[in-house]
Amino acid sequence: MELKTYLAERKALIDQALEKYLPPVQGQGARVIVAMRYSLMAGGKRLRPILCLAAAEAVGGNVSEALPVACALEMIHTYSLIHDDLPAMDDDDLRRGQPTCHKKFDEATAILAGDGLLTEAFALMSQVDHGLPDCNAVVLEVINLIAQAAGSRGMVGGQMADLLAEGQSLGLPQIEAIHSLKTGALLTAAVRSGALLGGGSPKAVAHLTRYGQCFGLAFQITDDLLDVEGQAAEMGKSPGMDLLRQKATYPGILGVETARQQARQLVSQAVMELTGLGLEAEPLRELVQYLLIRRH
Ligand code: GRG
Repeated sequence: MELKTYLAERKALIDQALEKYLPPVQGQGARVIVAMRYSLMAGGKRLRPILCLAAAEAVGGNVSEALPVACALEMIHTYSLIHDDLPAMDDDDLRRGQPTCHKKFDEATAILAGDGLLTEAFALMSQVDHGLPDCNAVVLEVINLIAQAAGSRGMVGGQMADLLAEGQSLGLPQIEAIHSLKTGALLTAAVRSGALLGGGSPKAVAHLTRYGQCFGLAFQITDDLLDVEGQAAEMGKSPGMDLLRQKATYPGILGVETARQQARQLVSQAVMELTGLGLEAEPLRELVQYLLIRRH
């Protein structure tokens, strides 16, 4: 399998579906829809939807049946980036290689664009009909787990803890706790929801959930490493910001080499979780290994 081609094909599929699921630019809310569309279609790796589709595939499920939920995950992720970039939070000028939403429009529009994307995501998931016999129960479970992962017991809670921790010296367990909520929860939910929508057995869903948790932490460590070592042009945002904001990071606490070693261990653990799955899980195997060499 050529990962680059796989990623490009999946990104194209997801982009096309996102175009379809976004509301048309019309009516009283036209400006906020333009802003939602601007941030959602500004690029991005589409990692969460790709993970969701790959997990559905890994358990023998149908990719097209998981597509609406995959797109909803990208909407939630994009909302979180728009709000994270606001002056009240990280105050960033650049995201996905373009001016952040509040720079392109204005703060109020950016807040509303985030709110609009979050709400649209749940509207989209509630319309899902993927044809499984107990379809409604599975879809409700998926909506619930994504709501938990995105909300105050997940990403929103992790963001709060991260903001409160700025300028403080944290230990490794505290950093891990923050990141498993802030970034890990939604990534894990992406994998778990795909596994459920694909009709995976409870055992497969449990293994894939642990894969998601390892993926989430490895993703955060490599994100921290990129902030130390990355190039702005490749990343689409400015590196060195963690240091500037006195954020506690893995390389900051462990040193670059130990942080890299930790990421490698998590990647091995994630691959181990896929042992019981066949060739259909190959994209998930390659995706997690790609974290160690990614440049954006
Ligand atoms: C504002 C509720 C709220 C939450 C914000 C995810 C998040 C929580 C903030 C993003 C801050 C940040 C840079 C975190 C590091 C890891 C991360 C989520 C990076 C961005 O995700 P990618 O690399 O981005 O998947 P693309 O643009 O490729 O989608």
